[in-house]
Amino acid sequence: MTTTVSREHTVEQKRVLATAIPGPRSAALQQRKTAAVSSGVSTGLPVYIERAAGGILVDVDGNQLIDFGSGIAVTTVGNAAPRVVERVTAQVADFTHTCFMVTPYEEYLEVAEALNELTPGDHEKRSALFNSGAEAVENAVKVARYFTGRQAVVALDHGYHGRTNLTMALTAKNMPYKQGFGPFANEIYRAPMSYPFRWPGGPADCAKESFDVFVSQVQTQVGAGNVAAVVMEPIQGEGGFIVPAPGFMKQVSEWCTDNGILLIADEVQTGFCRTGDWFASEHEGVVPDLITTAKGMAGGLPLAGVTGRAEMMDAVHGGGLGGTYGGNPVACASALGAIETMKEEDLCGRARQVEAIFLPRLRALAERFPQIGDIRGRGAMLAIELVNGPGDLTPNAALTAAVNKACHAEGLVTLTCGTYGNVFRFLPPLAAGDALLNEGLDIFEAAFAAAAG
Ligand code: PLZ
Repeated sequence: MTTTVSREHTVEQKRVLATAIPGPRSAALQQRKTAAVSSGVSTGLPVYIERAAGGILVDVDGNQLIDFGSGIAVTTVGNAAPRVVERVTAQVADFTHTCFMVTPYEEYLEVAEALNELTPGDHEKRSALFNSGAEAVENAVKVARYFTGRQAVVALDHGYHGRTNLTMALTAKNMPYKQGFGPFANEIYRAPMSYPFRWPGGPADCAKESFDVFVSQVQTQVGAGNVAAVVMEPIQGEGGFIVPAPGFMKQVSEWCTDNGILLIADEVQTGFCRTGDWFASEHEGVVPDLITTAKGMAGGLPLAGVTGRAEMMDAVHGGGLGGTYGGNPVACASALGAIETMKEEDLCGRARQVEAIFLPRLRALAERFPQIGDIRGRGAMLAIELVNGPGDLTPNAALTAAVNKACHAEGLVTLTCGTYGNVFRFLPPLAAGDALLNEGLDIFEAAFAAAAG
């Protein structure tokens, strides 16, 4: 038993539909958005939020929406989680910023110590803090290049690592992330991903072949001796919640070690209890050389980290890593509140409970609807991949979008993903109770049946 379900929330954990979604006030704000905000920044569900707690978002029209997205895997501890609010409130009144590179403070050290302790492996580690997932990935690449004296970086098909210039180059999908934004950073190479559902010959062949195909491509097209790092998400996020074949990541990890290559595990989306462990690499039995974190770590405030082997992280010259805001004290206080919550409420255990609630229902739905080609993920990071039918694996992005839209109209905040836009993903906050999760699933199932039937 966890305590999450009984936590007192400042917003009643109940869905309320007061108006159409979006309601009139949100619609008016969306008009202001069009006039004031770059159209390059889009909004998936334009309801404007004024309050949130646990698994409920309250909009300006008085609607209470169930959150199945956690602001893209960020509010793992729930929105405005009590310990996060307490710590942030106290910190913001004490001081807001000094810049750790100028006059440091203890909160930064506490977050670095927590990262060193919680990430896989009992070797000596060091951490550095940044503002966003993309910035963490950039800095992990800097460390890997510095330490190895090599330049090439290998990323995988379907991988997602951010929107800055280097991380756009690492990200696989063109639209909407890269189109028109080149030229991209060089010395980035793409290798085949172990994608069981779409592997020619199916999952069993994928498990047998995908590592060999990966190595062969890197050897022939890059040369292992030129590679500084392989950057890999243990479960791919934006690319479609793709879980590699069992053993693939472990084989890549061992091959990296044998060839003097650093394995960077990008755990920006998978980290901090999301998949039922502190880090998804643990499930694969992998101890990455460097690990990037962000999102769930800080309960909603912008904070990111790179954690790695002491000899690698300490190789860089003094002043080589940093940034004005990296490890901001308020964001660090938030992270300390979030990490405390994860420990005290056993949110890794809660993620496994979430999986136990979702999977049987998703499997039952797949029995009824042949458009559900695959069910995958772990913990509270789950997805279904939609296709035309059993014999036809053509991605069904239209059905995915229709189900998403129907969920939104019913006050359920849902997200899609995938290279082909045909993956429907579930990322509920781990503070949401069973009743709320089941109500969300009721809405999703009805929406699916109406759109697919
Ligand atoms: N690495 C594995 O999932 C961010 C992107 C949303 P930032 N994923 C959500 C969008 O469309 O911009 C992500 C990730 C992984 C890196 C990142 C980048 O993290 O904090 O968005 O920079």
